[in-house]
Amino acid sequence: MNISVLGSGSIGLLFANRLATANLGGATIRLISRRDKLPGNNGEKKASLIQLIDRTNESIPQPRADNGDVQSERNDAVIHEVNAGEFRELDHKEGDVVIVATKAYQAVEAVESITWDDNTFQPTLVLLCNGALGLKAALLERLEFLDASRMKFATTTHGAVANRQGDDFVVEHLGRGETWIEGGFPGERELHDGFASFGNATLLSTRMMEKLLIDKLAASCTINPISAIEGCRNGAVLDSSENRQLFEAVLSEISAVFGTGDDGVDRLTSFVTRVIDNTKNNKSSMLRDVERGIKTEVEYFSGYVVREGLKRGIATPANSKLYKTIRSIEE
Ligand code: KPL
Repeated sequence: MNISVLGSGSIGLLFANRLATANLGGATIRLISRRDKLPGNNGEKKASLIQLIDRTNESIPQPRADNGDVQSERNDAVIHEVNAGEFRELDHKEGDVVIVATKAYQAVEAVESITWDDNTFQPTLVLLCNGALGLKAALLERLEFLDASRMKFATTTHGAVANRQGDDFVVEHLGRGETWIEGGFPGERELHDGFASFGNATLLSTRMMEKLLIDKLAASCTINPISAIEGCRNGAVLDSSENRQLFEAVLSEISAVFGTGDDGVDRLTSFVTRVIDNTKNNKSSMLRDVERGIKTEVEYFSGYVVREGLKRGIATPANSKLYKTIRSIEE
């Protein structure tokens, strides 16, 4: 079995290192990255080290002695060699998996840049990006050769940061979290076991996964844009009455667009207020993107809700207002 991780951001590196360490019955783990992010000049299939620094205060899973590609261990670091390259041509077999861990807005191009060995067979694409619901819609719309039944969702609460040290990737695992995977594909058991080797992991039905992703979308369409506009930490997004009104309106629009049922708004409200409370001292990813002057994921959050609303004839003025404000900040 081949497991390829597409994207060398913090979550991609964390998952590639942890899965390689888990030694899943001989599964090959590869990291697929953009050429400009790879060490050296000749990006093709160059081996690269992913050094993991465990800051979760839990014991690090011990690599097995027969796992030849473990390079060394130091106090709090497990250094693992993972094949990293552009891998333009993937020789996939039944049961293979590509975990998509790029930013949502990079994923269409990243998936497109891989040439599958023949057009009749595809590995399962496991969409582990923020904004995965919108990403699936975009992939299906823009890459006609993809098969919807070969796309599954995953979401995680692991925390990590990454940087480069010379030719190596360094990822710090800051918080051990949980990973949820939509089941129903060959290789789901191996992937689940791999994820379970470094945190909790749960296989979900398609219905339960969609419910979870709608809850997460509700958090991404409120906490992210409001905190980015206000320049505040997550705990302060509901401080003003204007923002409380906006918050309620965004959630009721999401509930209407995605048909979350009679208790939908209450469910979304209690989920998002819990996230605000649990992350009150954090800066949201969108605020951090705005502060760094880079593109945000608003197209896959508020933008996705607006587009789905249009398709279904449901007005989404609150999401549209936040979408337009963030777009104008980006320009
Ligand atoms: O995950 C998040 C992010 O920073 O993107 C939060 C704000 C906690 C929820 O959307």
